[in-house]
Amino acid sequence: NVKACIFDLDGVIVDTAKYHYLAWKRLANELGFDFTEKDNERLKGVSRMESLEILLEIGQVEVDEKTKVELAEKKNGWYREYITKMDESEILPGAKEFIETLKENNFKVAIGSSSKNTMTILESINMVDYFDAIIDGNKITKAKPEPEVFLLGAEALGINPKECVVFEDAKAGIEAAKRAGMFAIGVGSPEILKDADKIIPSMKNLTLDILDF
Ligand code: B16
Ligand code: MG
Repeated sequence: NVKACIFDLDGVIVDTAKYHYLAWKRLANELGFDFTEKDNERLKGVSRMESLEILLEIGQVEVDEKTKVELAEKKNGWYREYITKMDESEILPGAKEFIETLKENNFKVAIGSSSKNTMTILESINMVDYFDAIIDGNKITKAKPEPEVFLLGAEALGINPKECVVFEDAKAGIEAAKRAGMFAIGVGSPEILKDADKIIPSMKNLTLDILDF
């Protein structure tokens, strides 16, 4: 029996995945190599510093720890330029409507995101008040694919992980949800999200039937 839904933020509620990509690509180009959308899949759901490690590995660039911190900050600065300009029009189609349906039917709703920019984004799109719990990159010690973010979400909601459904656009996020003992719904492409229990192309036109497992 499903009692709660935990939503990933980037790529599920809002299309910030494209801004992460643009900012990482800009950094890669500045470091002298190219970075494709396919490469970018590996960064989705992964923490900022781990994302940087993957990026540097792709470009075969080696830098010291201090430079790593500076590069990550640079990327985050560019990324924040995009997200602070966002508004409600960038909520992905259907996401808000489905969350409203859940609330009307007494389901608990949480955010489970690796992003330290979660609150900035939720404020930009005016959705802070929609969630019973918000677990973000500032509250976790281990990012996806570790299950911590979703387990903390279930705990904050007071719901058993077995009664939670996670909505995720990233491979690392689906793995995290499964390791948390939850149902996982992949939002996006079946090739990338094949380990999910169900896959939907987008958040459009969802009804409560999606929670039948
Ligand atoms: P930040 P999610 C994740 O958010 C993104 O998918 C991932 O690409 C990003 O590196 C990570 O947040 C950290 O974000 O740099 O803003 O702290 O998909 O878990 O909502
Ligand atoms: Mg995501």
